[in-house]
Amino acid sequence: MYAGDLVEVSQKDSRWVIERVMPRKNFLIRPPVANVDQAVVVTAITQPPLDFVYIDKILVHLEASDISAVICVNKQDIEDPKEVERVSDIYRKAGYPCVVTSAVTGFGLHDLSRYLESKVTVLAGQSGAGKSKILSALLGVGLLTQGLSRLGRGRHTTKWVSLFRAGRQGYVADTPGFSKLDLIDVEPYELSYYFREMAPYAPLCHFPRCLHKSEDRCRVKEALAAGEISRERYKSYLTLLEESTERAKRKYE
Ligand SMILES: Nc1nc2c(ncn2[C@@H]2O[C@H](COP(=O)(O)OP(=O)(O)OP(=O)(O)O)[C@@H](O)[C@H]2O)c(=O)[nH]1
Ligand SMILES: [Mg+2]
Ligand SMILES: [Zn+2]
Repeated sequence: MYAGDLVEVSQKDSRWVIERVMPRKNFLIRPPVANVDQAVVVTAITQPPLDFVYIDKILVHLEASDISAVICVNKQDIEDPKEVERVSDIYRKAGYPCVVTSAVTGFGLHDLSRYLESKVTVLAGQSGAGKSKILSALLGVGLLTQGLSRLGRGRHTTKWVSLFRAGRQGYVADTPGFSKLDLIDVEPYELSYYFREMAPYAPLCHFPRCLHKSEDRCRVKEALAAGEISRERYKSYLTLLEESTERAKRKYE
């Protein structure tokens, strides 16, 4: 059973017994939560260092599971405002709503809370990005948080998934930041369909199975050159493409 499962229960003596787990709308394996409507992907800029590939891999998983995503650039109180703006722009341009927050000063938390109303939301993102701190600030309760290590990394403070009530109708799950996430099983030529801003161009390429690397008459590369697709997202795409290609090779060996 996952956090977020809907169950049928009965009462036997003084105990509640789970009789049935209702069919799931969806479930995420990492973090393990069922019936998710959306994910808020939390990131800092330097503390811990932002990792585009990490974020973009989560976004690929969410696209594949049909779960919407909101990007939350946290630690606004200590990070360089120019960088905060640059990162927000990259994700807004890719088609994701983006909120800038500080869990310490409360900056932007009201904006964030508007996304949580009437939905089941998971907080995802690197260890130390501030997921538990944000949720604590939103709910006014003290969830366990911890400072970063001397290397500026998170300490994997949250160990399991918990759901909390948010607003009148919403639920939010705090989750542990995972250090490694395997890419979903996706064929290399399908990967670009999980990059929201590449998906409209991919079917227009000259070659039906274009990988958007060095092929001629590639509409994705044209969009990149025209600035419609950001360099950072395209770089993530190439990294994940390699992972997907390696995996496909192993599969057919
Ligand atoms: N200055 C500043 N510090 C923050 C902010 N948000 C979180 N922190 C600090 O960053 C550290 C890590 O925060 P957590 O909330 O534990 O991070 P997490 O994402 O839950 O990490 P895991 O549970 O390990 O996945 C703590 O020392 C927090 O106090 C923020 O907006 N500004
Ligand atoms: Mg935590
Ligand atoms: Zn192409």
